[in-house]
Parts: sequence; structure tokens; C-alpha cells
Amino acid sequence: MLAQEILTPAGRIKLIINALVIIVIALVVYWLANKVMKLFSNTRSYADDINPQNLTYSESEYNTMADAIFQAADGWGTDEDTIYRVLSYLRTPDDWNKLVVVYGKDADGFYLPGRLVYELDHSEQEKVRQILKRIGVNF
Ligand SMILES: [Ca+2]
Repeated sequence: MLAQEILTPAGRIKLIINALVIIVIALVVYWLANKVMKLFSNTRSYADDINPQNLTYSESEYNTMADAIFQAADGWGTDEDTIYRVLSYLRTPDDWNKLVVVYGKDADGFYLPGRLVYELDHSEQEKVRQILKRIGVNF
């Protein structure tokens, strides 16, 4: 675009529209990349981020929580309330990381974050985001 063209009202509108289109494309790409990362991320980064002193529960309790989430998600339909309830037991970011590690890779090939993205619709994921935000976890 020529400098002279930018000075005309039509040129300015064109410039603003181009900028808005770029912003919208960037947001969509960011959103998609985030979703893809959650679907395919493995548990290594979570395991590196666990301080045993910040864990609220015993190993077997995390196992029980992981099982409850898998049972709630597996098969036809999804028991969202159980998923919300279990996630609200978590008290620290380490609890979340530990749960992701203990959940591991489930029978359908999903890690916990990917499973939640796969099972839950947008508003349900938003609810999970709110529950995890409480303990300082960005989902
Ligand atoms: Ca299901």
C-alpha cells in the first residue's frame, strides 16, 4: 500500500480491516495450537513440575481420582459433574501435575488434558478452566 493511499479515508479503512483480519487469524491459530498441544502433550513436563511437599493426597488417592475421571469419560456420554467434583479436590498446581502423571495414557490413548479437551464442549472446558484457575493452573 502506498503512503498516499494510507492518507485517504478509504485507505485507512482498508488498513484497519487488514489489521483486524490479521488479529482474528492470529487468535484462531493460537486457539488451535493450544488445543492441539493439549491433545498430544505427554506427561514428562508435568512430572518435572511436582514438588512432593506440595502434594495434598496419597499416591492411592491420586489413583482413585484418575480412575474416577476415566470412568466418567469412558464410553458413551460423559459424567461432567464427576469430572468437576474430582478436579475441585485439587489444592495445588502440584496436585494437578501429579494427577496428570498418575492418569498417564489411558486405554484410548489420551493423556488427561487431551481427554478433557476431547470429552468436554467449549462451555464445559471453560468450567474446568475456572476450577483449575482457583489453584493457579492455566488449562
Ligand atoms: Ca465419553
